[in-house]
Amino acid sequence: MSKQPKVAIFMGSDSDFPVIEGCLKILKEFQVETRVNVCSAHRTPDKASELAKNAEKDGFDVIIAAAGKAAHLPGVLAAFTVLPVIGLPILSSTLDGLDSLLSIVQMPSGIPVATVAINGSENAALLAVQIMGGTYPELRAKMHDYKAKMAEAVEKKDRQLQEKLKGM
Ligand code: RP5
Repeated sequence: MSKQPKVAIFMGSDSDFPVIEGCLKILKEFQVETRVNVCSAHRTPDKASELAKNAEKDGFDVIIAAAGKAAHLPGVLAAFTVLPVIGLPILSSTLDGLDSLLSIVQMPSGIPVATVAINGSENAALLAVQIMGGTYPELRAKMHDYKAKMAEAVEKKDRQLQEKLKGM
């Protein structure tokens, strides 16, 4: 049986789950298999390192790691794997997510983490799909369709706007 695209989603706390739902929706749309775990760089560091070390042999293609505040999870996972890690900064209550963003994006050279916007869970999923498009042609094709549909929707909105402007 040929291998199926598979993404591991790790989050620092179960309180991050509402953001992760956006990710799951997109990955389901693209029929990508997922696994979701709570795992913290600070509260469960051994679990974080084990999950990252095993991710490749467990058949994952990409890791999405969501964390807020001193958001070290994506970087710690990236330290233990050669799989691409996408960091998803979670909006925090005290510093509007800037703490999360900077903690994730400012990786030292040699250990990259591809960082999306604060709470940018849909883009995290889409970036994972695009990365996997090099391995799975069906995902590449679906991504072309996704973009075409998005462009179509924007054009429809523009036509509606033009109609509205005519009546003003
Ligand atoms: C981070 O701290 C988590 O990723 C979460 O965004 C934040 C708060 O965690 P909880 O205190 O809600 O568990 O580790």
